[in-house]
Amino acid sequence: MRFMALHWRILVGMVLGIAFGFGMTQVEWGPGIVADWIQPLGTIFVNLLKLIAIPLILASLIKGISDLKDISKFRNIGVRTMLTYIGTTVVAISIGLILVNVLKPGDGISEATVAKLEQTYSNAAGVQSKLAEASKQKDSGPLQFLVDMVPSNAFKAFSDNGNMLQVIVFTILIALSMLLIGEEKARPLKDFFDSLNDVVLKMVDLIMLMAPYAVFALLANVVVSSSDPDLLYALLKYAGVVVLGLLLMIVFYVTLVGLFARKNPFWFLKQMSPAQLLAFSTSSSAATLPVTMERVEEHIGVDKEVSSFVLPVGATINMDGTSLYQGVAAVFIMQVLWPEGLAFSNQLSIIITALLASIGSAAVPGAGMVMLIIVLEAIGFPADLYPVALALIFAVDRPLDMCRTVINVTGDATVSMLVAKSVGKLGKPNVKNWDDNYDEV
Ligand code: DAS
Repeated sequence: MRFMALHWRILVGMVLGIAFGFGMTQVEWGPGIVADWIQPLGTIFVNLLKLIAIPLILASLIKGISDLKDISKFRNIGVRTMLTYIGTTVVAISIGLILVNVLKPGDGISEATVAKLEQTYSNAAGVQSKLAEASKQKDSGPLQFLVDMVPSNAFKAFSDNGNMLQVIVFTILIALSMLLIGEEKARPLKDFFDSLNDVVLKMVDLIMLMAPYAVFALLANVVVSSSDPDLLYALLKYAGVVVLGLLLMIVFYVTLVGLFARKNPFWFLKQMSPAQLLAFSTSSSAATLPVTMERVEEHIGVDKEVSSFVLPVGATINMDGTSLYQGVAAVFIMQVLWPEGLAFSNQLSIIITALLASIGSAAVPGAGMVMLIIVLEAIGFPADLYPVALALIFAVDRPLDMCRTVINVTGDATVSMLVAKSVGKLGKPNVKNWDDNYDEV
């Protein structure tokens, strides 16, 4: 047995990473050292997790769906999943809108602060790249996200990491066809994917061994690259409203888990904590997906027939944390830059546009901020103010992205438990102890 369970080592890595990052900000050469010699370790780790996300989706979706034996069960799981996802996202946006309208974080921002934020960030590379990405998105039609889901070239979909939805659509097509040709004929392909699934899950164990060192690197880099303190302080109320909303979402989830999945809410949060730590460190639902799947299947007891569909789909289209953040950010921006836009009708339309925007957000760092432009555009926010609007929230976007990704992942796990319970596929965990047996890799 190692001196400390892996997930405690991850927590230690996070704390030391934050402390080290603050230490490095105190010396002039510090940020450079972190960027050149520390951050690459974090990037390698995230790349490794993303590397196995696609093969894992392929293998587990095919195994999960082909285990169903008939298509009606798949339709049953699919409908329940989509309805539950839409429901939790609407709740998330509504909580965000209520909080931001009651607490009015935008009222405390002075003209001088807006001017300084605009001067500091409106030409920042991060803001410009998000504006460029958003303009590509907003020129497309309302059903573009449906069109984008269907790959025209399977190999391109598998090679381009951002097309997780295309991989899911193609894989579902393969799995349903395997069901239709019958168990006998599909057996060779099914055996292949069953063993691929086991291999990829073992790869997760191997990759996770570097997690404590990687999260140290990731968090040290977040600290050294965060913005100047007085601007952060000015945005503290806005960030506080987002975090309060995200915490209320955790209360919402554990209530659902207790009431409908009939499981102990604190037990649920403990089992999910390793995936939540990774979501926080990587700010990427896609990178965290392999660990989310392992925790939900091995430690919570959701059958693969459910988790293999619900979790990959959730990682790409169910982003409750992101949608809540988009609701709060849109109204905060209006409170500061466009008070006349605060009409109730606009706030109602934010619910629909933030729902669609969170579906369209990719499961990668900073995606939620790109889609925020879609929300602002949909409510008629003056286009010439987009750079200032993003500059207004850019300073605290990375820490908030880390927090909202934790909620995105927790929401997916919650829905997988509810759907599994509703179809009688929520069983006992395979692995009893909280920490995986990484020592046995
Ligand atoms: N970082 C995104 C994710 O991976 C969420 C976001 O950008 O809002 O879930």
